[in-house]
Amino acid sequence: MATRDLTVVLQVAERAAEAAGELIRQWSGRPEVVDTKSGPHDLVTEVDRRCESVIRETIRDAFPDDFILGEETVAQYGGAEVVLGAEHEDLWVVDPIDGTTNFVAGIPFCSVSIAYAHRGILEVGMVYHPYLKEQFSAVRSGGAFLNGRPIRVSSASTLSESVLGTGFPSGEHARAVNTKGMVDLAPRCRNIRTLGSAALHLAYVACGRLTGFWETHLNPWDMAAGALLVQEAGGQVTDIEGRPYTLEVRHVVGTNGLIHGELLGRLKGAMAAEI
Ligand code: 2AM
Ligand code: CA
Repeated sequence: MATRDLTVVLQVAERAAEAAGELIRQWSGRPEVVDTKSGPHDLVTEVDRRCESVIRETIRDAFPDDFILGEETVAQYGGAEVVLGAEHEDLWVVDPIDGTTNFVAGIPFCSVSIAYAHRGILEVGMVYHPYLKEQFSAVRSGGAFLNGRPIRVSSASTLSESVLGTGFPSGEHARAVNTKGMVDLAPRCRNIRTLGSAALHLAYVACGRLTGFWETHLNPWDMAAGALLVQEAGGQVTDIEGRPYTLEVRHVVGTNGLIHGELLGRLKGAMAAEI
């Protein structure tokens, strides 16, 4: 149980997300790609780094002793596994731009994802779409909200009525494996969307726009905030084997709960042996 006031934590996350969102709107479609990370599909721009800096400063001003696990600075701490293994009491998990490929291309669909966990348990999640100014937020046991209004997962009860989200993760192997899931599911669901931001896909599951989402080989910052959103909106989040979501999960399945078993069964059959 967190001892601090989670309303204050949420306000800090909101301020940080809005500051990053301002930069994203300003630079959309005209950033310079300054680097690739794990491979040629994995872009990073100066704006990703500036967004992470402004988020870090905002968090540090309010909570100077907290640890911040951010996508653009994680390498200097030895990687996500090392940071999670250190069991920080108060941990923020930050993706300054989730959907950098869209951002670079000028496609207005990406998000800022900020989560706060106390002793490894997610307590606050915020996913912000800076172009539509849609702010998805959740506090553990407090429900999930879109711009302050309560949201809930969809009521579809079968795969055939479901619109599913997934992605093309970075890396040849990851892409090949995840695509097997798409090939299996495409004829069995209403349709599949790959919108380019894992965090927003999970937020869309939380508000019922998508029925479910899966993707393999993700990193904690792609999922942490969105996972709490789905849980607090009445949905279910597990790994691909059906184990409950934790910050260590890489292969995630998040749904309205009603289709969870059916989707897991298909994905396990199509992909699990090859992950
Ligand atoms: P990003 O824009 O923050 O990199 C698209 O399938 C999703 O995969 C996006 O959420 C994207 O986030 C994420 N992604 C891109 N490269 C990745 C990598 N090397 N490892 C894990 N996730 C990645
Ligand atoms: Ca990112």
